[in-house]
Amino acid sequence: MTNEQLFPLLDEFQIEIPSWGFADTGTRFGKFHQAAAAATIEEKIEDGGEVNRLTGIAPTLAVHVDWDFKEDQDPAEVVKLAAEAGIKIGSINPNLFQDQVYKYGSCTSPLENARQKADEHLEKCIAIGRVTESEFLSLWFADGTNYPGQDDIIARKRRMESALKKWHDAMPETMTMLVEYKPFEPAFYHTDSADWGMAAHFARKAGERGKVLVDTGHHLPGANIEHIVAFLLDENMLGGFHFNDRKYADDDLTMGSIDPYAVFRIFHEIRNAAHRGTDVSKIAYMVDQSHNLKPKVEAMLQTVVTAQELYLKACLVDRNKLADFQANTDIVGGEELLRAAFYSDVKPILSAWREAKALPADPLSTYRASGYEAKRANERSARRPDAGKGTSYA
Ligand code: AFD
Ligand code: MN
Ligand code: MN
Repeated sequence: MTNEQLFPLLDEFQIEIPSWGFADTGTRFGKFHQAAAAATIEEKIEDGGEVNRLTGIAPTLAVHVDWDFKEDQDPAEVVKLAAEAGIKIGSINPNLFQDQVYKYGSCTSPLENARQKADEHLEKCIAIGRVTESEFLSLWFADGTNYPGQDDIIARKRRMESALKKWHDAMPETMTMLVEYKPFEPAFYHTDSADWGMAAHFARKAGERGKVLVDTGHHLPGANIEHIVAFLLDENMLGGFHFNDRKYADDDLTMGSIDPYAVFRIFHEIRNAAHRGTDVSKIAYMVDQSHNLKPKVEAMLQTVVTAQELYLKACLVDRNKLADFQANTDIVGGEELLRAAFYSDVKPILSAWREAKALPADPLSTYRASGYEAKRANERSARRPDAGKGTSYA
């Protein structure tokens, strides 16, 4: 394929980065602080703006309401700050898992006050989403139980159905509800939205604008994620992704750092759907990662560039030839088309595309030579004397 054919496909590709990816994060065994880590929405916007300035394909920042909007925070002010940094506020992520009241669940809890608290929080989130003009309300539930017999699984299913319907109908017409799923963690016996089938059910019952969010770290070992993606796409139920990589569980590692071929196959199924005439333009490509050890902005730049590379590689597959090989049951012929695309060196095409956009040919090395990290570390340590010091226990 020529650059003239590939450049428009590159122009279509954008990926949303998460505010929480720039903050100090850890595991239940502790958190290692970084001096340059962002601690306020202003600092997260600074870092998100830097990633977009260098890559040109990360124009929106996902926000986590409880972590990013302090009680007295004016969302309009946040919108303005984002615009000054050259980005926009993206998806709204409610927090239905950290308040003590959610001990037995949020909207699925047997306790009325927990369900009430969840309703109030969603009201606040949707109101913020109206001001930020966010296209997506992205719902992840930690809801579940730790022991057999702890609660009635079907009563919880019905509570989830009614809450999602209520929240769906409270959203502005321009907003889409993304229902995420995860087989376990933090719940250890059952999770109320545990797999793609349940999420699709909940999303459909919520209403027309209910779709499924596929978090690539939220599958049991061996799951064929690209099969799930192709199936949801064909059912018009794929809302978007939380990209990250994993070796064992929901590790939130840098996208493509463990299994880049798996990511390529996801993009390949999306390009297959597009070739079939399915509208893939509305899919929300988003990152959900926690860079516990890596410098935050470097890890996010690795992620954004990797996503763009693997998407472009998937665009290289000759789908007419592939159909011929498949029609003739030529297994190796079909497989070799995918392997050839995956092993293609797309850096020259990407450098040419970036040059045409007046972007650095290699965003990561440009960043690493820029001194940005040290500058932010000094600024943020001056603001917070304990920035980057020691570890804290979750
Ligand atoms: C955690 C959850 C889930 C959620 C994210 C942001 O596992 O992926 O989307 O936090 O709330 O990673
Ligand atoms: Mn997620
Ligand atoms: Mn997760």
